Amino acid sequence: MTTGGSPPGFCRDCLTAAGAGAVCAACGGPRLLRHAELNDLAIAHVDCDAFYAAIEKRDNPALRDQPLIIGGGRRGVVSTACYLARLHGVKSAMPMFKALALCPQAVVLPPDMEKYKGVSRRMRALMDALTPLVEPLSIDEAFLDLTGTGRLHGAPPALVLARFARRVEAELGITVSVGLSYNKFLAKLASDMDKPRGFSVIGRAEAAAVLAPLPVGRIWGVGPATQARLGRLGFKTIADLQRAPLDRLVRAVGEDGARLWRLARGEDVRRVTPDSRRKSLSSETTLASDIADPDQLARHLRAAADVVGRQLRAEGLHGVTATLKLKTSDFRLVTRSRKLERPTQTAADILEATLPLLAAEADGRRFRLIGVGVAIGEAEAPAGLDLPGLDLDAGTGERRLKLEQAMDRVRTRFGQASLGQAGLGQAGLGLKARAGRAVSAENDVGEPETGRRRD
Ligand code: TTP
Ligand code: MG
Repeated sequence: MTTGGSPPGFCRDCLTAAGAGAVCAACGGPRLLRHAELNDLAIAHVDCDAFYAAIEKRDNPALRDQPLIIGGGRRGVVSTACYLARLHGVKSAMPMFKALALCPQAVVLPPDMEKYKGVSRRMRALMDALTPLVEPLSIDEAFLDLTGTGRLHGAPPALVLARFARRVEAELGITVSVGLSYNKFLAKLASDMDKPRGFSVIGRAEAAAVLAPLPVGRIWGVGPATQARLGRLGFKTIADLQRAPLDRLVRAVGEDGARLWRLARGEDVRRVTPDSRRKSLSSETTLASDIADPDQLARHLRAAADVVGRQLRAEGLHGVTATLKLKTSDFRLVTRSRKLERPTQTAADILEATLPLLAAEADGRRFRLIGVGVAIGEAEAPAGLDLPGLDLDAGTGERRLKLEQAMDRVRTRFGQASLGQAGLGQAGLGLKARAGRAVSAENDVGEPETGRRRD
């Protein structure tokens, strides 16, 4: 793809190889991408532009040239704003009244999470066609490792990604920004550098120089608190970190110092790991003697739901479907499933779905085993984000979660026996979480985390 002495490149509109000119010789378009290392880089980060707003604009062309804010709900904050509204200073997480003071002419729409998830799934399918190594980070972004896919695609990763971006525009009606580099940290940084509809490349040759002027807060995992601490130690920009000897950084900030030292140089060894999260969780009990009594069975179901709920909370996962499992005295397996009212972390929600299933099965047959499981699904919103989408049905679900989290804290502090187990009043039932991990409530010590950075 190299032409004469200019670095390899292509036109992002028509995808033909770029000549030496400032515009594409084939289509006249200005979106030429050139980079000396273009054909050697394979780690990408893709992030949709103004995701919720872009989808709403797609679905209602009358909104196209209007400033658009998605948000509202009980908390009254901005989920996202289109780029037009951003020109007025509107930002994600800003209180709605402030956003409207900055941009009174903005159109405001509530989020439609189901629709956005659908678009997210379709985008994911397009990504899965490029490489098996796709690691989603949130509803609208993912890492892709395209190493070794040249033969499959008959093109280097950069061109494959440009094709992908065009395809998303044509098939999904929204735009993405792409960052291409040789590791995750730099790819994510790059995708943010040229938004919207961007394509940025960070090669090995310039990584340190690109990083140098940035504030330390741009480093993966450096949140506001760490940034302030580093600032007090004299590390304000990444250049400050680049200049510091490794041992000084380690002395100053502890173990994390070595990681910072490496990231400041653009070194990041984390792999792109495809979605390998847990798909289900369950807990079941083989009964000491076979039971037919519906009330006794319900008590065991409660205990099992309790275990599953605690494990969901401990792992920060959400159940979306609940399955009741029974084994009759003659070893026949009965399973009955029901979709949960909402993605949940509570035993109460799991029971609400499964107690009626049990009532239908407890018809006098004797059972030797009872248990409950959940299929893990997406929470209503990416963790840590203040999503008004969550507010639509906050009441019951949120109350139940708070209550069970409070119980977790009591258990953590005073031990399991302090609460009994969902009114079972006996120990040693032989409950075991089949997930194979002891249930702990470590994550519930102290206040729930809020405002977590997504990177
Ligand atoms: P982002 O990718 O952070 O934002 P964006 O896609 O709207 O805009 P861009 O990437 O071009 O800067 O988040 C993706 C979606 O997640 C966003 O459309 C709405 C939602 N979101 C919230 O609901 N609250 C928030 O605070 C943030 C940051 C995002
Ligand atoms: Mg985005």
